[in-house]
Amino acid sequence: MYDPKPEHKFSFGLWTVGNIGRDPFGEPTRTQKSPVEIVHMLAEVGAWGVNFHDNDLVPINATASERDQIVRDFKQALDDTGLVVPMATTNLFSDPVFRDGAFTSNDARVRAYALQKTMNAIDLGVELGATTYVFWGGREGTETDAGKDPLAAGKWFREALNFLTGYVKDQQYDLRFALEPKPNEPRGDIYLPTVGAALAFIETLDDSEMVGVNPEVAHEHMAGLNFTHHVAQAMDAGKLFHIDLNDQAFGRYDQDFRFGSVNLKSAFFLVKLLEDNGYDNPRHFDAHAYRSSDYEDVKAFARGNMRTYLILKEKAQQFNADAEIQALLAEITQTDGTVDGFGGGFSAEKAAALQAHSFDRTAIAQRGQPYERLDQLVVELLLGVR
Ligand code: DIG
Ligand code: MN
Ligand code: MN
Repeated sequence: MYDPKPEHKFSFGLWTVGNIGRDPFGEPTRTQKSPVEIVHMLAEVGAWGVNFHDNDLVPINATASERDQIVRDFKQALDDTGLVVPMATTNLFSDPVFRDGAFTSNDARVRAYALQKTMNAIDLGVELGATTYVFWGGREGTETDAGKDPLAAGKWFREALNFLTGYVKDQQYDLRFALEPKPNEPRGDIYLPTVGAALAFIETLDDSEMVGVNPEVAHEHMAGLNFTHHVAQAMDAGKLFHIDLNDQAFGRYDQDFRFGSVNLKSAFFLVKLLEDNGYDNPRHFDAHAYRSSDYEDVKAFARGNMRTYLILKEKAQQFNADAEIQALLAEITQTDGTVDGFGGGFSAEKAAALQAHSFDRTAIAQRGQPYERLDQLVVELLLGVR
């Protein structure tokens, strides 16, 4: 009933189920799995796609022949399992060279090296079939604004993305970029911290039509924001190219918990928004299992992400078919027709008529909305008693 199928487009990064449990206060608790082993693990749990940072697959110090062997083995694992590579990205945050940022480093050599590394990683991602390329600027930020002009940083970020969309066009790749916002961690403050900031920035780019967003639940929650509203704005702008699903307690470090494991009701409204509007890009679970888990529990973690999504998808269908809920929605949105003539855009006639229209403000203010009744029905739907 809730078994994942390819049409659900559920994907995981190598770094998610391959997370070995290291955290800022403790060493790894799980052995390192190879990319090939991770592909087979994802196939076992029923995933459709696998994503990677360049160095998740090809270590930064690998020789050309080592790279070729790794890519051959990975392609074989994809052929053996049927998994696809929908998305790829660059690790521009682990190596010490990026200590002060990559595209926004004060050192022009680092900015140039980041472009070179990203072009090579784009080549690798396209070679393996990726059509979406994510940019998470984990190191693009500051701990003090004393040493970096935010205007200069924004210009450098824009120059880098303009150069890279130029590269993609020159190579004639079928590839779209998706910017992934995050407010902080690992930098004290990260540039382009939310979906809204990223959407505004995209409009300043040379090839803005090639660039969208990859919102992540945890990252907007870290900023104390309503993730579903931000996803809706991205959808409205035609920019929801990809999405990172997970969960996160508000006001905490980036927890990357299993989807739906903390805020079940907001996860429901997100799934309802995606499914009601025919979202058809990858559903990527950028999450990892608890440090206390062994690999059997990691597989349960991976299955849990997909099962919860499918259960909430069914709940959204039940919401849409629930007569009592739909009756309340009809009541909430009904109008008396007295102002219908003012809709549909400006005209001088409408403006004059509207200015002449008399409103009984006190009478209109008497109207309450049954949101308590409606929300209780949603809670009972999610609790399984409807
Ligand atoms: C962190 O949320 C980031 C990195 O894991 C990766 O660059 C991106 C891809 O989903 N998410
Ligand atoms: Mn995260
Ligand atoms: Mn992410």
